[in-house]
Amino acid sequence: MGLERLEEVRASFLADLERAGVDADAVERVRVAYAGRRSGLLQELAGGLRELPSEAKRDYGRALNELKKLVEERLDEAKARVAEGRAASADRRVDITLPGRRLARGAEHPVHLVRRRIEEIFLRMGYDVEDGPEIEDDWHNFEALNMPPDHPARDDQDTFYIGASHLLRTHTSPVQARVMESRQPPIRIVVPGRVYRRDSDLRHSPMFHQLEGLVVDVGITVGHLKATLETFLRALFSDDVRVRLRPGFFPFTEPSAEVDISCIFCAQRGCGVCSGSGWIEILGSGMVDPRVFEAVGIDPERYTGFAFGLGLDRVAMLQYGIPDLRQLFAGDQRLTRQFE
Ligand code: 2NM
Repeated sequence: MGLERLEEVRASFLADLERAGVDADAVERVRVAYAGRRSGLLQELAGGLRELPSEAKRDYGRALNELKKLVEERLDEAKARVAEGRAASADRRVDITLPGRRLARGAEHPVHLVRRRIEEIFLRMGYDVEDGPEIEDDWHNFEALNMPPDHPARDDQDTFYIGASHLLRTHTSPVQARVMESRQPPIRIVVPGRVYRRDSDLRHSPMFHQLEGLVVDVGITVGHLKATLETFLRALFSDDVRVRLRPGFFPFTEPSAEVDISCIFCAQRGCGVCSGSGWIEILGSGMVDPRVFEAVGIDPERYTGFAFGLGLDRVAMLQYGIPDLRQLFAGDQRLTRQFE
């Protein structure tokens, strides 16, 4: 018993309290061990006072009082920290009565919305939806479609080649060629998909989306073509849209026709979208050239057919009033969020 003992207790008290941190139970155990009324260490130290010679009593008593004061103060501080810790964690606790946070849901791309709408229309008319490879061989993309090696549409400027005999398909027609190779009529299909051309400016993107259709059977005529496209375009745009066929040219169809709809923005009074003409060019079409049938193994004496194609990007721009093609592929959420 002496001043050294007081110093030891002081050091171990501070260490124990430090270790207890903001754990309420641990702080309480430290309090009981040191300042407990019946068996706390301080109580025991006070008992030692009696055994000391009277000269030493004064110094020891004073030191003991200082230690008591320190223990009390530090315990009070520790209790305050415990209470604060409780308050802080109460703030962090989950309040299950709050409304949930909205998850970002993403939106379907306008081109896909258009694709699905068009697929629906043709599915109702009994067509199948088909797809095929984006990397094609020269034969399916060109040769089978009546585009011999010297045809201008095969020009290097338009086609992304992959080696000598493969390329990124420039249209979805090679899928129709593949379907005709593998299956005999009746054939009623639509083929949506990405296509690629070496072209990039305000109105052209090196990748864009097409949807093509093909019907092959006994006795198919231009009448079927016109009625089908009218039915389709009225379902897509509006019941009162007018449809007009103009002579056109495609290597794989003969005869061929460009198809216009009456302007859906100005009721044919003339506006910027239709360049004052009252008509909007919307698709290309024609009767499948017998040479295409020969190339894919369908008897041109027995079967006839019609085909058509349109740009899904262009339809999306018209339907949603998107002025610049490049906005469709920029991924800017200020555009895409509008389709949530
Ligand atoms: C068009 C316009 C006209 C077409 C032709 C064929 C096939 F494979 F049957 F010969 N598929 N697609 C076609 C015809 C496509 O797109 C403007």
